[in-house]
Amino acid sequence: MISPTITTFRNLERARYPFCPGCGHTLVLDHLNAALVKLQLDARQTVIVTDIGCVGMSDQYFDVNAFHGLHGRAITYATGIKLVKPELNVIVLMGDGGLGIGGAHLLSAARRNIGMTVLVFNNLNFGMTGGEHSVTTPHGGITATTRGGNLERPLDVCATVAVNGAAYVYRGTSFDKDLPDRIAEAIQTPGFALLDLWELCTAYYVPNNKFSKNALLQTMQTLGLPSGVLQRRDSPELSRAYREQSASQRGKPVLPPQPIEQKYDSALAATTRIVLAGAAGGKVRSTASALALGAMYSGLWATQRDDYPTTVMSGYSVSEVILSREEILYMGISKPDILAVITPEGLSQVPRQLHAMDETQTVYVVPELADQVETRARKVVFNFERAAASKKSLAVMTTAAIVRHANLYPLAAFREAISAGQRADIAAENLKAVDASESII
Ligand SMILES: Cc1ncc(C[n+]2csc(CCOP(=O)(O)OP(=O)(O)O)c2C)c(N)n1
Ligand code: SF4
Ligand SMILES: [Mg+2]
Repeated sequence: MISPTITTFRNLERARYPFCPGCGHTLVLDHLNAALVKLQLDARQTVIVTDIGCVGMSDQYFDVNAFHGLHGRAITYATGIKLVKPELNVIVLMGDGGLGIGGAHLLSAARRNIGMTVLVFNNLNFGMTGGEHSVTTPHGGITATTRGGNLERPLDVCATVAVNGAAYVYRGTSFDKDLPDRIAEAIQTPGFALLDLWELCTAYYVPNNKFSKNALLQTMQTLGLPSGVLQRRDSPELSRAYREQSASQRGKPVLPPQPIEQKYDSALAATTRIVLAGAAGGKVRSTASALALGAMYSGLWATQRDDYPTTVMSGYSVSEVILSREEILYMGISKPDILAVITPEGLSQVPRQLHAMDETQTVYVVPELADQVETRARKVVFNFERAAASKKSLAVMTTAAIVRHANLYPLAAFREAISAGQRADIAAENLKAVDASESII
């Protein structure tokens, strides 16, 4: 079947762009749409990552995947997306404000040659917040924060990324007729591509400076900044180079993350919030991961949140796991349904949770700490008399006992999660602890 030709990626049924009349953002977005149409990109394989500011509102007008994050961090999100899925077309839309705020990210992305196309909507000021000066405001520019004229030297965005190894660098304006071709060229470049697109902020920079289309070009000339395609380099794109290196070193290709298959059934009725309170070095986090993975094998949603000091192998380690039939939208636990007190370090971290719990909830506790646990919750004390309880495996053993006692899901799923997620020798040791857990409650 021949796919129909896509005539627009802009969702024309949605509201018109929200920008002020004459704002350069409108022109650049129309050029971007033309470039996407020219390339006939697969919308499912294309992601627009927006920064903050007026430009940050742009992604919602395109029928492709979108990610909108914090100011100055768009390049970091784009980097993560590209590293996980190198096959995607990743396009970043950010202002000159965000570019300055996240300047180090720009350098890293160019230096690493991560495959993304960054469109800098460079209107020479912070538009959304009232026209303050940015890293690209020209010397002498009048803005809300430089009333007497900007004393700073503007950043040469193109030279900065070019010297750091960018694969494609272009400087132009929103008025360039061939911009769709240049944007398309950039998207097709395997490595890091950036277009520094100078444009008009008609609400602030234009009235503050009696600025115009001609003034854009004149300013570039006065500053000695060249325009056009300024660099093309053919060097390895990082996300693919990384996969190639891993494949050659491990002798097999790196596969993308695979979906977790349901193999078991859980009888769990209500969302269950579980806290494992133990000691660093006591396998608390890896046990919590196995608890969550086992739940996913059993058709449940699961979240995990860990808390531990920055020191290694000393102090507390507390993991929170939520299991549910429904999608979990909030990961915090203030009132656990199940709390396992495994070591004194763990106990020291959970007085508030113990205090919040009531008779409908359960605290599982090792015998030597049973008297120190103050709570209205039902107390179940582990009995290690008949089990060979190695201190190292306490978290695994007690969690396995809880999985069975609270009927969270089949213990076989927990065992499988241990085997799947842990090194073979460690998994073998932990599976022995699961066997030993039978007699402790
Ligand atoms: C870390 C951070 N600092 C400041 C702000 C406030 N803020 C929101 S929009 C904006 C200016 C955006 O300017 P720019 O990135 O150039 O985009 P434009 O509005 O010009 O399109 C600022 C400073 C913020 N949201 N986050
Ligand atoms: S404030 Fe400036 S950047 Fe924002 S929409 Fe208006 S003209 Fe565009
Ligand atoms: Mg701006």
